[in-house]
Amino acid sequence: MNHPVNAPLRAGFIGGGFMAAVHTRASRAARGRPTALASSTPERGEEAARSLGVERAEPDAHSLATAGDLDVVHVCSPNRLHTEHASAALAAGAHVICEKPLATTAADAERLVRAAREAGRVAAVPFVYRYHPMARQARFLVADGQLGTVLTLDAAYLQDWLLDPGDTNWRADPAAGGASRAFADIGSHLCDLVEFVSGQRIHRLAARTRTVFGRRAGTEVTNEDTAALLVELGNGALGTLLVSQLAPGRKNSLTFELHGTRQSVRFEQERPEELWIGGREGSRLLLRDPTAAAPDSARMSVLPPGHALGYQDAFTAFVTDVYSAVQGGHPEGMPTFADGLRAARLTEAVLASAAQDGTWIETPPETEDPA
Ligand code: SOE
Repeated sequence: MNHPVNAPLRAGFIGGGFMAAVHTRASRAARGRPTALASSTPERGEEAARSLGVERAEPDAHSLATAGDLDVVHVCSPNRLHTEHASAALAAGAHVICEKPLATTAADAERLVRAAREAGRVAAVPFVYRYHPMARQARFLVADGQLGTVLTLDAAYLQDWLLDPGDTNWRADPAAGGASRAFADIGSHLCDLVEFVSGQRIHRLAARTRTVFGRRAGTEVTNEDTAALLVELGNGALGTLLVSQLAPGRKNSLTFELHGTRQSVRFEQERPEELWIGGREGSRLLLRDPTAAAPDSARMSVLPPGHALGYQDAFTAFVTDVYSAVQGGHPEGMPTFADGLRAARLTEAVLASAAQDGTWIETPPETEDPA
């Protein structure tokens, strides 16, 4: 695709649900041009294109991926289809943003990493919590040594939208969502953020998982509702990670706390304008203020202090970085297919550990492209 310099990138979207709506808004805000959309049926595609203000609908994912006039394809289809849809878009020459989990097996995620490299295209995964300015600020505090050596971490990602056995969604169907649900869907975000902010890889983990409701709306469910992990980071730090989609009152509560030899830091996704800085002699809340922030945090702090930024803004910042990479930029900390592969490997380690009664599993730290 020959893209005229400075023309808005033409974006296509596979999927018509909640995430496709988030992606189209972010694309528009990142100066993209939402050009085409395909969903699970031609009728759903027409309806979603109309309601999301996308220029045209394509009858199915394949015709969208091969349309030929799209610079970037955003894959927001059910997890099991990611590999097929992302591969088709890369083969047609498009850059790709593929929802997490990038693939439902590490082997498929490896194939996608390889396909993206061979195609020479930008290939990104929306680990968007990296794009909260205060998450970047926390990362800076660690890298700058202000925490000292990280000793322990305490992190959780809790939701309640599947609390009732009558609640269901394609994610609860392993044929569409994959063998892991809660961990692949939200635990993957948590691990990505913990590794990104701490600058450390999870080297070993021990996990227990639980499927509380074996049936939802009359259908058998095998993937997990909850997961609890012990982790050991590369520097020996120990941590706990709790993941649940059955935590009453918790809507999208991603939190992490890192404890260093000098200070602690805590971030809460639902209060993204703040960081708690803990100290033995006193603790404080640090409020977002681009004038006093680390450059990489200030870069995505697009509004003045007190003008709250949130989830959609983080998403927009992510898509802005991807579009900049498509146009030759090298944005700092942009999550790629290699990070999606990392999450797929951690997910397999969680399932393997849980299947062996919570035994410790080594989780190789490399995220480089597989050979
Ligand atoms: C549902 O659990 C969901 O929409 C996830 O799929 C997203 O990745 C997360 O950001 C919010 O919750």
